[in-house]
Amino acid sequence: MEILKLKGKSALITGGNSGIGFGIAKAVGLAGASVLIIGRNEEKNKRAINELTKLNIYCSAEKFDLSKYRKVPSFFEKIQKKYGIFDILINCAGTTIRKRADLMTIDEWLSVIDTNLTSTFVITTKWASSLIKKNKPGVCLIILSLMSEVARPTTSAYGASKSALRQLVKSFAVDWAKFNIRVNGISPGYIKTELTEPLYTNKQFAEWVVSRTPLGRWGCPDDIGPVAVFLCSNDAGFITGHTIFVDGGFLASL
Ligand code: GCO
Repeated sequence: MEILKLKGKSALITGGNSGIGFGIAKAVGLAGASVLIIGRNEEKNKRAINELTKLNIYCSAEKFDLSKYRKVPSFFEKIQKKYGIFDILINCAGTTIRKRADLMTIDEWLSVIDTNLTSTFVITTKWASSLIKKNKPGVCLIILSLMSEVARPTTSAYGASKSALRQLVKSFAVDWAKFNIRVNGISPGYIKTELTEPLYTNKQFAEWVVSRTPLGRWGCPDDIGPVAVFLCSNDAGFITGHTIFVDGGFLASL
């Protein structure tokens, strides 16, 4: 087994400036890959690049708002021209609006679906099409959620997007296996990030997560990074179309 499992590889990470995306950027970078982060907040991009640079990770960031899926193709072409073809694509950008289903407006529904599902479809197909044209292999990860499998109140649009993405992992994997492009999913359990801040700062909810999770704690972004490195590396060379739940046993228990 190699120590620097991703040495010489280039990785594009959407939503890589914070939360799980940043944890993955760090892990993938420490495993030897160069990292390009895509994030819509310039300040957060800068902060992430500072942190990664301190760890001697070769990295840069580009500002882009992934809710604008129609603008993804031209943006992607621009960055590919600038940075070259990416060996690894990690789709981490995601959002949620927590509301009971009947209280969601159509625009709220669409904003979650556009960012989480449609943008991921557009950027991943653009990326794969470049690899296929150049006859290059590649690895893609899509970050899912417990909500790709189960639901809790107020998660309709988010859950619909994540379960659709889980199916997309399989569709992409079988479409592109013959081109040596692997596609897998990671479904995190409850992880402390900006997205879950309203949840873990709620004492009752935070305690419910701990009691409901067999390993008895909230997860952190560093729980996810090493799994991403494994799935992107040649150690996982025969794994495609699969989703790993990194959830402390949540889904296994009633
Ligand atoms: C919620 C959301 C997410 C979860 C996560 C669990 O419970 O409101 O679904 O914020 O934290 O996706 O895997």
